[in-house]
Amino acid sequence: MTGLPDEPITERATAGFTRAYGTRPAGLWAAPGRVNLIGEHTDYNDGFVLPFALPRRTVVAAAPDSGRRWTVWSEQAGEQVSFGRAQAAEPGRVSGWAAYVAGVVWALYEAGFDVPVARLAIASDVPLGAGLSSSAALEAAVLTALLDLGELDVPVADRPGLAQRAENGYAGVPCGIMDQSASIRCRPDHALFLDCRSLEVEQVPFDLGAAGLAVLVIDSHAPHRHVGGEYAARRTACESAATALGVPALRDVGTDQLDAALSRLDDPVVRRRVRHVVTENQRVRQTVELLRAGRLAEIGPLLTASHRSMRDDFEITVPEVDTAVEAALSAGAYGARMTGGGFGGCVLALVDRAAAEPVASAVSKAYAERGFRAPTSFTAAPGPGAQRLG
Ligand code: GAF
Repeated sequence: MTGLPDEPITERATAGFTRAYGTRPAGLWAAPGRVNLIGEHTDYNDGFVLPFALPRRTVVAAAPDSGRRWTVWSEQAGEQVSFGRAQAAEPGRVSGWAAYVAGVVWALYEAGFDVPVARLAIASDVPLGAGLSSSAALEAAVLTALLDLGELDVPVADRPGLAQRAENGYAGVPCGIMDQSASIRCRPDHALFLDCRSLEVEQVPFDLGAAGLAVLVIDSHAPHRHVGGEYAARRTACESAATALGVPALRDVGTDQLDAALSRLDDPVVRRRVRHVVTENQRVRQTVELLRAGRLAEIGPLLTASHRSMRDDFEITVPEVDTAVEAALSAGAYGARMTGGGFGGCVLALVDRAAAEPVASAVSKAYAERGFRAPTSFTAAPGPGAQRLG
């Protein structure tokens, strides 16, 4: 299993800022990546999700700038980018990783805010491209920093929408509201039960340590295959199905109405997509009920059922993640599932704390037998959402 890097990211962000700009930052802000415990591809169907914040995060060291250009240095990208108001005003003018930063500036302007010009330095230990929401962590950290620097009063409940807008409207990624909500609204030792229609949240106790459990996060390292196009295709299929069924969103189809709804859809592929979303919403609610009752280990079968639904009905898994799930279950995990948008990324397994290492080894062994690139694993307990650190 991998550990955290030796030098804290707070120090790396501060040192990066000082090196890039020759002065100390005015403050430090952090926002985490996330693991979604359950509720996949339900957010853009106005449904339910249950993510928690990773103890891995993106840190922004920042200070106001009296000039007219935002300047951003990124440790991970190993480069510095600057852009002015005109580039921030036109989606697409800033590309690559910096689009998520310019996108936040754009979303704030679009919402009518006077955005402070700033210098920023970014360091992160959220793995990139692993389905752990590194982009939401970047958006949330930059948003939190700019709101504080500009003394802009935006309620926490309204912040995920601004970060999502940056991603949808500027970076051009048609994601739902889950990842930004998780990065901004999660709390330590809790999972965030989010109603993606009303945006109401419930902080559901998920104290793994007290229960003697661990969530093992296994990065499948599967090469992402057509992720963007496949995500958009799933979204379109769900929205068309809702239209065909005469409901605002698939959230409005209850499990008791599922058979009747399926009988009204001709396309077997669309029927499977609908079945995933409707049953997944139900699994989220059942998971929340078990967690409210403190029956943490009992959510295992729901996690595994969620995986099988993603594999067979939503068809977003790949052999690497299926192998990781089956190997984790054979090695004694209570439940396991792919987490995130799919087509690679990470698998989470709910295990007894003492079983984390053996389960990780069992997954590595199964990968070696199939000739897959070795996975990496770490345990994760729910950490805090976006915040000012100093
Ligand atoms: C990605 C998206 F960004 C989320 O909005 C969500 O749809 C998720 O895939 C699937 O549940 O992380």
